[in-house]
Amino acid sequence: MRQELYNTFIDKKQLGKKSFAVLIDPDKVTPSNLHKLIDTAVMAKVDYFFVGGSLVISNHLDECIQEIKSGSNIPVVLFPGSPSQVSIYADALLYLSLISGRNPELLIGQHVISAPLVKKSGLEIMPTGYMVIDGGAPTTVSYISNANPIPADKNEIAMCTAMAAEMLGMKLIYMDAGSGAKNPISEGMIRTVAKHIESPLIVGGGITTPEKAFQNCQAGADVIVIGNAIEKNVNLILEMSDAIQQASSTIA
Ligand code: 1GP
Repeated sequence: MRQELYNTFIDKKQLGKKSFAVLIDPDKVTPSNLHKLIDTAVMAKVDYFFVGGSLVISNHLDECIQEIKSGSNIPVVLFPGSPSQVSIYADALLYLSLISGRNPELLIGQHVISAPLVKKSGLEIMPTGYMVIDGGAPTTVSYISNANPIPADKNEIAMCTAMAAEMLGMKLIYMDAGSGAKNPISEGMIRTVAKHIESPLIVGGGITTPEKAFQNCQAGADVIVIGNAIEKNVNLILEMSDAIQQASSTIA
C-alpha cells in the first residue's frame, strides 16, 4: 500500500515538528471565501487540508478539491463523514473506524460496502482510529454516528482505546471533540493518550484560540485540526499557524 503522505506524518513526528490541518467542509464554503482561505493557508504554510464533514449535503466535493489543487500544493486528505465522500482528486483518505463507539456500521459495516470504491480510487489510504470525545454538547458527529462519545474526564478509556487501535494496526489516532464543540479535548487526556502510543496523534474539535492549539501541541498532539473557527475568521489561520510552529520549536 502507498504511504508517501503518511510518511510525512511520521517524519514530522520524529523531528518534533507539529502540523496544522485546516478542515474544509465543502458545504460551508463559497467560491470566493474558498479562494481567500487557500491563499491565506499558503501564506501561513499550512501542512494539510482535511476535506469532509459529518453531513455533506451538496455534491461539489470534487470541485472543491480541484479548486484547492489549482491554488496550492498543500496535500488534501479526505476526512469522510460517509463512504460516498471519496474523490480521486485528493491525495489521501483517512480510513476511519469509529473506535470510541459501539456502532458496528461505523466500525466495519460501511467499510465493507465501500471497499471496492475506495480501492478503485487509487487514493493513499490511512487507517485511522477515530475517537469522539464528549465536547459538552451534542455535535453533528455525535448525533449522526449514533454512538456514545468517550466522557471528557475518562482519560484512561481514551488511552486504552488508542492503545487497542494501534495494536490492531491503525496508523493514526484522531481524537475529536466534534466540529464546533463547546469544550475542546483537555490537555490531560491528550497527554495521557500521547504517552501510550507511537502513532501520530491528530486532535481537533472546538479549538478556537492559538493558545489552545499551542497547549494541545505541548500536551502531545502532532496534528491540530481547525475548521469552525477559521470559517468564522479566515485570518486566524496565520495566528494558529504561528502558535503551532512555535510549539514545534519549543519541543524540538
Ligand atoms: C471536527 O476536528 C474537527 O471534526 C475540527 O473541529 O470545526 O470545531 O475546529 P472544529
